[in-house]
Amino acid sequence: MTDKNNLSPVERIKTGSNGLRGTLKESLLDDFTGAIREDDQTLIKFHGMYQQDDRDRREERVAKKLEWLYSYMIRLRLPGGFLTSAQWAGLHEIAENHSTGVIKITTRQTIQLHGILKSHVKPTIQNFNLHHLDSIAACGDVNRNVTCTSNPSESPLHQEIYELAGKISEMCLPKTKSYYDLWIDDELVIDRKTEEDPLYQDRYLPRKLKIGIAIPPNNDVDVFINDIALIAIIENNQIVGYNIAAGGGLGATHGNDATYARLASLLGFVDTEEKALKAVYEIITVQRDFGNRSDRKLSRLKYTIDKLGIEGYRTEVEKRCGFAFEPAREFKFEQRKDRYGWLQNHEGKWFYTVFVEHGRILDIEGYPLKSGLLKIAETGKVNFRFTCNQNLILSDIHEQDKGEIEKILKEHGISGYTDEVSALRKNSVACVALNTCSLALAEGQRYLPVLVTKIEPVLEKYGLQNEDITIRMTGCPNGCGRSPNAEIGLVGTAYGKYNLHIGGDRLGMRLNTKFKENIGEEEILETLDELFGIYSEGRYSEETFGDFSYRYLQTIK
Ligand code: SRM
Ligand code: SF4
Repeated sequence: MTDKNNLSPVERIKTGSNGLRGTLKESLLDDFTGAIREDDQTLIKFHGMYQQDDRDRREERVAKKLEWLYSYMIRLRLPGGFLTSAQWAGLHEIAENHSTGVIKITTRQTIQLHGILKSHVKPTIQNFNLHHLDSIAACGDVNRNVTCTSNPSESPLHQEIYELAGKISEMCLPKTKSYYDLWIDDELVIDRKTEEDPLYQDRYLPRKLKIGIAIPPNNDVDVFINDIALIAIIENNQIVGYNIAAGGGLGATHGNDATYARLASLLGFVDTEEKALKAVYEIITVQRDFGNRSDRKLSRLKYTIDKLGIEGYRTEVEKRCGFAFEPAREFKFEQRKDRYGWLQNHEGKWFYTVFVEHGRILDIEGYPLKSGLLKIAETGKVNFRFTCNQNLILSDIHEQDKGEIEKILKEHGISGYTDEVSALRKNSVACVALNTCSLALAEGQRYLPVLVTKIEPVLEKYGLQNEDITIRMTGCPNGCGRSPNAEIGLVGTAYGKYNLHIGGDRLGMRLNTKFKENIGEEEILETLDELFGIYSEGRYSEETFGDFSYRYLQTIK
């Protein structure tokens, strides 16, 4: 537990925030700046928002003696990543009226809108509320969006884990009602009794916390990167319980060896949903009580586990739960990618997975994706689901409606595009990075598409164009696009420069290793050319690029 005299400044902001209210009301009313007060910039995260600025326009603004062009990013809380048609149509309109218009699917199965000016923040949240959507706890030192295997057609048991994602999300919501009195009602009602928060108390968690649920054999949620990972164990077509793991997290800081990416360690198995919920709750209370509150770089649950030791952490959780974990059960992941195109589930309903490059939904010349999706939403005959690979599933379509949806997909070039893009592109993920992310050292989603176009012919040269190689790029080592567990990971170091990592496995069970440091495009392409050449010559039958690179790294040590 952290010494009270050595707390990070964020701890003071949280405890003194009056249930996360701070001076947000005053900050919003201040017309002289597009920004909000410094402490409020911390608090607004707990309401699902970040203050950002357009980094492309910093120089121009400074030259004009103007303050940076501040705006807000809002992230929705969507456990399991689901919207109805009506909600999608509402989101489309909100994006048009209040943000840049781009609807961004994130790597945690939810949606972000960017570029919302201060005066539009409240109307945006109020409009979300009209569509029964909220952004509570989508960011901040609390549990974030709970992810679960995305595609219901993967398993008849999907609904059960989707509902569990919702229950965990509810269980972990902060009890303060400040979201409603700040953004919706305008009336400050502080009711200490109903706002008492046994889970978060008034100090919240030392840092963000993430939870994911997977149904093997699918690991599209990349379950082991979460602080808490639940793996459904299926016997005789029933979920008989969950393996629970803890301590995943991918963020690190260049030059700070005390920070590192880590995959979650298995704590054990529990045989009921009730026990799974209790275990999740108590894993969180142990992190709340033992996590580092002085150095935010070392405050994620993974560091607490490594400090207490996995046995020590498990013993404390078991003591608080009043039951012990059973030994973890066998499970096997077989894929992490999304299955594009049409799939049918056990009830005969249809699901179409759309490839959305880095989750960016907009209309561009010749590809009116956003308009096509609005037209589909207007039929009222589909639901919208989001994947942790930043893609979209048009879901729950009845047999008799499939033709109508297929026609719209075709007319707008959506199915054509999903069919034709390369395997590498379909397995690529990039984080937002520039121009909105304040932590970006290099480009992410704006550059990976260009780089992939240049890598495609190199793969073709070796006949590897149909290989499902995962490539992920992040503009810094925080790992938002999960570059640390890709087969090819590119981690931004400076503008136009990346560390190249290889050797991660295809299923998300092994982290990759830094192979080249701080290299630009030319060297990335040369290095990959060389590696693909050795791979095509020396691979074992069916060996993935990640497994081959891992083996190759051992030979050159
Ligand atoms: Fe992330 C911070 C975007 C998934 C690890 N992340 C940020 C911020 C908010 C930058 C900031 O703090 O000012 C980025 C906002 C960019 C923007 O302009 O929108 C940002 N993270 C994203 C998203 C939108 C990337 C994307 O393109 O999809 C993802 C939103 C997820 C969501 O819906 O909740 C996103 N971030 C992740 C993931 C992947 C995951 O969870 O599956 C990770 C790695 C896993 C993990 O948490 O360790 C991740 N984000 C971070 C970190 C490193 C945390 C750490 O432990 O060191 C930061 C920096 C921080 O927290 O200080 C960060
Ligand atoms: Fe920003 Fe870094 Fe996350 Fe990319 S990985 S969105 S650059 S914090």
